[in-house]
Amino acid sequence: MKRIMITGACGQIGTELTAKLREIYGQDNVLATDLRRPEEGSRVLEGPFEELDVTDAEKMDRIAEAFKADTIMHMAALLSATAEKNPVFAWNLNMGGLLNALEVARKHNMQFFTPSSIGAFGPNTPKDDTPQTTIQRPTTMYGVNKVSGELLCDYYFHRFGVDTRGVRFPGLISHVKEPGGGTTDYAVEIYFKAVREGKYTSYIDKGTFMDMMFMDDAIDAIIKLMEAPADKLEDRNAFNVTAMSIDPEMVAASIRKEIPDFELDYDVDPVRQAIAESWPNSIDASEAKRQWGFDPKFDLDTMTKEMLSAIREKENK
Ligand code: AKB
Repeated sequence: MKRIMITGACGQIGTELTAKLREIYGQDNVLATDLRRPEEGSRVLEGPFEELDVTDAEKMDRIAEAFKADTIMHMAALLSATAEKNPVFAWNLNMGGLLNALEVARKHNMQFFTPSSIGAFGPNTPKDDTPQTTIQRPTTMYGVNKVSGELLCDYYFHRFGVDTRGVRFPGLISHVKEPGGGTTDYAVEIYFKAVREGKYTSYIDKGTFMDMMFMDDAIDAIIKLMEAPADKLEDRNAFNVTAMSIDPEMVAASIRKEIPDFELDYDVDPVRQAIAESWPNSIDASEAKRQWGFDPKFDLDTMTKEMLSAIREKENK
């Protein structure tokens, strides 16, 4: 049985990833770690938990060794908009944490996963059907971290034989844990506001297309990639994955199928709008499909139905 250690387990992806991995591999075989202990009652505390600052290399190593982990999933990171507010801190956390986690994987011969992002692309990357291998000159600190991270993971694979794997996630949409500090967060907020207030003011402008994916598909993708036979993988750390390319108007139209008088207006945030415009409109996920069977299940309308009904249930509306 696998023994998996997760960093950033209380974040948007980590929360649902921890629960799913515990369901598959057993409650006691998945160690959740995060900077702070979550509130009592959090699902993350249903199995083993340790407080861990990922910049503390010595503690990370000690925890991994004591738990006898054979896999590390490194999810702790600052997202694009927050990283832009404090770029030096973002570099230290995103790159320092990644290097520490890779070193732990190397020393203890662990399988390794960390996500990259559509943020690894920049303004001179082809905008539509962006191929997996293409120009990557991002203009944000987050993007610089993600490109460096992809290269570093490839380096650990080629130089030390660490079984590193990763995907480039688009915006991830979930009703369990709201994201913080991303550029794509509007596509989550819009659903919560639709249920709570029947209207939403978007900080991303109409006609701005970005890739998105429902969280269940993102979690399935991680598990599928980690279980894929190594000899089937021609690439390792930068698989494009996506389920849809959408703008705020498309999300609103989908919501109106369930809430007909839903209203959308705009108050564009220049910082997040500039980041969004530097990213692709739509990426090509054909290599992930071909090499390890990536197969997202949710399109915009099925995701909208799921989001609205789960949020209504949660908020008793
Ligand atoms: C962000 O908006 O920063 C993230 C991402 C696409 O990596 N959701």
